[in-house]
Formats: sequence, C-alpha cells, structure tokens
Amino acid sequence: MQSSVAERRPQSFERVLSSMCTEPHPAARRAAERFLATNPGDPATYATIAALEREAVAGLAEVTGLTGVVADADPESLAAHGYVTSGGTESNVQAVRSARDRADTGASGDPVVVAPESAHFSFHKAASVLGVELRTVPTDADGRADVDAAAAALDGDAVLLVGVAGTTEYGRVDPIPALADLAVDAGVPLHVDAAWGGFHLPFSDHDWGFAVDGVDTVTVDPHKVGRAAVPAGGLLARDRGALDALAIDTPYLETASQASLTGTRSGAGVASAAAAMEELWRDGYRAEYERASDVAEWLAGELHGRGLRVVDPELPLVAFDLPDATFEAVRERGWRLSRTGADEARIVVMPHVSRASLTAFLEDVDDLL
Ligand code: 0PR
Repeated sequence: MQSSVAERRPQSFERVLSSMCTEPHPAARRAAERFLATNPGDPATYATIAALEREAVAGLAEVTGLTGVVADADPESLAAHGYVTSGGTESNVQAVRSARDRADTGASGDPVVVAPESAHFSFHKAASVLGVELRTVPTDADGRADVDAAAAALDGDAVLLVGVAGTTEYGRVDPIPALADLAVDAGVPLHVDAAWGGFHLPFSDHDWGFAVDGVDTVTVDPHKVGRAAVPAGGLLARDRGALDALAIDTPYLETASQASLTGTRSGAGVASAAAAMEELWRDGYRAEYERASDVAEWLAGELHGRGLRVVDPELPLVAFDLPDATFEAVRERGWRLSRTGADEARIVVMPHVSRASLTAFLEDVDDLL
C-alpha cells in the first residue's frame, strides 16, 4: 500500500545534476512558509506581502541594472517596472504579450517575434497562446545568437527581438549589445531572457541588462540561481508602459488593476524572493558565482582529462559527450542527468552541486567508462 503523504519526503538534491531548481536559502524557506496563504494579486487585502513584492522588485532592479537607469529608484515607483511572476515561462509569455500589444506595425500577417533557436521553449508556448509567429534564427558555432541572421529575420511584422543571457542548454550569453543595436534600428524592443543567468551575470564581464541601451524587458528568476522557493520568477521593464500594457481592470477588487498573468498567486514565492535577496545580494551571490565558476572549470578539466569532448563553459553549466551506455548506467546509479538536443550530457552547477558530489559522480563515470 502507498504510504501517506505525510510520511513521504522529496528526493535529496545530492544527485540532481541537470536541474535549475535548488535548495532554497534557509531564510527564503522560512519566509515562504510564513506567507504561504497570502495573495499578492490582491494587494489591498494583503498589504504586507504587497510591500515585500515592492522590495523584491527593487532587489531585481538592482540585479538587472534597472536602478542605474530609472530616475526614481525608490521601491514604490520601481514597483510599476516589474513584478514577481510564477517563473521564467510567465515572464517570457508576458514580455511577448506586452510587446505585441504595444506594437504599431500595421502588420499584414501575424506579429513576429524573432529569437535565436537556443531560446527556451516557453517562447513557443507564448507564440501559441498569443497568436504570434515565433521566427527562430540560427546560433553561431559557439551557441550564441547569430546577429546577421537576426538582422535578416527582422521585417515589418516584427514586434520583438529576444536575446538569451544564459541559455538553458549551454549557458551561453548572446551578444546583447549588438542585438540591442539591431532592435533599436528596427524599432522593436529587445527582451533579454536571463531566467537562469541573471543572478550570475552581475559578477561576470558580460553586458546584458538594462545598462545596455535598447534592452526593454528582462526575465530573471529568483527561484533558480536566486535561491528563492518555487514559484518566484521576475519580469522587469525599463519603461512603466511595458507593464501598463499588461494591466487588466479589476472592478470589484479594492486595487484597480492587475498586470500579472495568474490571478491568485502564492505569497510564498514573493516573500522568499525578498528574503533570499536580502540575505544574498550582492556578496552572497558573488561568492556563489565564483564558487560555481570554479567548480565548472574544474569539472570541465576533469572530463577533458578523461578524453571526453567538453563544451567550454561560459557560465557554470557544463555540457559534454558521454557514451549512451554510460549515460544510462549513471542514471541507474541515481544521478539525475539530462541531455541537450545534440545529446550531450549537461551539468548545471547549481548551489547544491558541490565538488564533493561531482567527485562521487566522476568515480561512477570512471567505473563505468
Ligand atoms: N528561460 C530560460 C533560459 C530557462 O532556462 C528556463 C527554464 C525558462 C526560461 C523557464 O523558466 P520556468 O521553468 O521557471 O518557467 N529552464 C529549465 C529547463 O527547461 C527549467 C527546469 C528547471 C527544468 C528545473 C527542469 C528542472 O528540474 O531546463
């Protein structure tokens, strides 16, 4: 007989190597539990969680460089520039929706979103629900958006260009400044998907966020590298108009409008995002970026030393060739490992992925190779 729910426990993160989920920060976990039954979708009723959402957005504005570009950076006014979503999917859907509804193309066909083929599958969902055409363009040999291909794809029907800062499969950062120039020339906004990369990038050499002119909206997820509890994504916009375009009247609530896609949403994610950033921005995240980058470099060297082809990591995500039989055998030993579309094994060096756990993984690989 199946044991009761109360007796069951989630699996440990010890052998989880390809997921973008991780152990929340202890303060984030506690905050999530306290605010579990609140609804930030109704700020007039749940004022404390609404205030925490303003703080979380202010935190995300720091992470993405928005505070450096908007004149008035106090949390009250920043609140109109973003909100805590349910995750990267909602953020990306909403970015596409906002761009579609702000566009004035006089387009003949469906509005077009141009994105590199490395863009996350949430853009396909967005295209499907929003009635836009997703026009994907090739990446270069290194897995970054090909700027010339993007330029060729932007025509009069285009309403949005997408760049990815930290791709799901390889952790690649697209050339955001070049894409931004292109977007400005074409008269379309640029959306940067930094759902995974966003909490690493401030400590890297990349130009990626609102510091780059032409970047209009950014996805950045506290529930990935930000160490908040699920669900906590982030959507940020340079101009309040991008959020205004999403606002729907809410006649019977005390608050007059709502920009989020979901109605009732858990205060757990919002509170835990605020708590995680209070604890970790900036030094904690910097330390994790440095730790994870070191671990990724070390892992790439170890794999290379075993004669395996490794995709040189840019952010802490390592893709490498592993023979099919070995891949299946390590999975049978409990390692949770997934593959890229090109069949490489893929290790995301999340906060719970340590050198010690990877050493144990490599011992299993040695044993099986
Ligand atoms: N944008 C990028 C660049 C992403 O990598 C992801 C998620 C998203 C958007 C969508 O975010 P949400 O899943 O929060 O809506 N990438 C991971 C992936 O598809 C999501 C994931 C996380 C998958 C944990 C498995 C897992 O265990 O691989």
